[in-house]
Amino acid sequence: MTIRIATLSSLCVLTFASACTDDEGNPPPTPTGCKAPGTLCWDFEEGTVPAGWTPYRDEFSGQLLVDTSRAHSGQYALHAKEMVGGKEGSQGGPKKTLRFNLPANFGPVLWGRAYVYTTPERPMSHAGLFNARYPRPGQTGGAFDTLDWYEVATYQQKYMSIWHPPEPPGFPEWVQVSDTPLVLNAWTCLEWHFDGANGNEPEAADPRVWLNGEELAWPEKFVFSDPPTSTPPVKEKASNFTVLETGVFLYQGLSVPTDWWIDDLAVGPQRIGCALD
Ligand SMILES: [Ca+2]
Repeated sequence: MTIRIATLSSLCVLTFASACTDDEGNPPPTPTGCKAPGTLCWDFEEGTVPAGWTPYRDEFSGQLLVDTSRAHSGQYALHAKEMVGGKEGSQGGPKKTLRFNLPANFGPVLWGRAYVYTTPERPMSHAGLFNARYPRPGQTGGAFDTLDWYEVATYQQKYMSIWHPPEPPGFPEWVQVSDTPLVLNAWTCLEWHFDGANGNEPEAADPRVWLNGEELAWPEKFVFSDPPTSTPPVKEKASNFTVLETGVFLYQGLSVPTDWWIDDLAVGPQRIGCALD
């Protein structure tokens, strides 16, 4: 009996720890869906870029459009089409994105959710999918290039999350790389938690990310900067997230033409979850 209890306990820790608890042992909050106050959801069923989103980055080849080539819900999704340009290992890659200004007083905690489909190959280069930005301490607004930011991306064919100081240059940045390969040729539900308040802690929290409800682990964490440094950035705390960016943004080259679709994108002050309601 003692052995059986020990076995079950170990199984929970090894198999389900990431799904049922965070680093402090707290369970993730119950999802609230799109109806919760302050939550914004986009299903792209307008058939065009939704109101409030405006084109931002446009580098190298490809297109970013709302079309019917593949959808998670309904008929339409945001499609980063035939992205290509530059070479792996060299800075500069295809970037096609949209920006959105959040309503005032969004708050310092941003949960997000998006369904993402990628084909045909996993990029080696840093491929950003979503980021959210906020003014530095003591500021209440300001231009895009003055804002601290959190990012969800893939890198070396695996999921990645980052905390950045303002871009340019966007570093020294705190990088977390998962041991989970980017899922190809299937819709996946990505969720993220950007906690810029982080209770009484002196700095904003590290980003957290879930794939189809399972929290990702980050066996590889490091500081990236050019020139290199080993000193981590101070993750400045947030008062209000102010700007979102989505689409696909490669920071190094991409030699294989690659398509991404993003659908059922949502952000809110509470966990939204993967259900469409
Ligand atoms: Ca849709």
